[in-house]
Amino acid sequence: MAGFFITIEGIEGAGKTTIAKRLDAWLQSNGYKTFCTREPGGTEIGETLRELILNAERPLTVQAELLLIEAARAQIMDEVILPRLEEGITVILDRHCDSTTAYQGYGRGVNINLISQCNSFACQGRTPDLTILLDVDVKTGLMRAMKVRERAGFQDRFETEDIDFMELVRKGFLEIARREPSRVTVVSSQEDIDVVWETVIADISNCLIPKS
Ligand code: T5A
Repeated sequence: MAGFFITIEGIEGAGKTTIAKRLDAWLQSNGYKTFCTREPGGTEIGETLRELILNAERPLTVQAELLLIEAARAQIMDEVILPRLEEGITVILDRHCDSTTAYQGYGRGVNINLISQCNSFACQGRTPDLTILLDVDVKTGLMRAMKVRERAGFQDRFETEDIDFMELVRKGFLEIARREPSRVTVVSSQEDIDVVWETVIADISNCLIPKS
């Protein structure tokens, strides 16, 4: 039986990484074989491309940014994700194609149909079975992300964008959810992380996830 493919999406500071890790641990403790990873990245080539994509000091054209993201995606899909799904493993992915539609499409203004074709090409046609969209207002999300970056001592390319850009990205995510309600579950991430987690678990439990 093919594995279940879960993606976690949202703007900066929405809590994606925190929820992805909790979900991974929760599924494992409930008997699922899982694999949790992130985009861009997740392979040796992907992590090298991530450096280029996120490095705010080296300017990238909009076209180059999109193609580097899709190159990293093509690599992780072929090398890591598709084989694990074929083995029946549940894959949890921190950001995926909806991030490209939201950031490069709604945020940067690249044609959404072109992005959709690039996504499909990079993923060899495989789409997520379930997407959890963690939705938070832009100011709250950026404030959370900023605290983490202050500790890390640097900002990535997207964190140097202004609030208007991030508002477009958030609207983009919500538009994707509106168009694909059977795949995308929207969870408010405005509350404390434990409350968010309880909501995610309630939603996940309503989905039929085949045990691997
Ligand atoms: N990108 C990526 C594109 O433009 N296009 C694409 O196709 C793809 C795949 C990746 C960047 O690349 C761009 C988008 C991104 O800018 P990243 O570091 O992988 O960058 O992703 P970020 O969203 O920048 O990661 P963040 O760490 O900022 O956000 P998360 O993962 O949503 O948040 P998390 O879980 O790390 O939490 C951040 C902090 O907030 C707290 C956490 O404890 C943590 O301190 N927090 C909460 N506090 C209170 N209440 C809650 N509900 C909280 N949720 C989290």
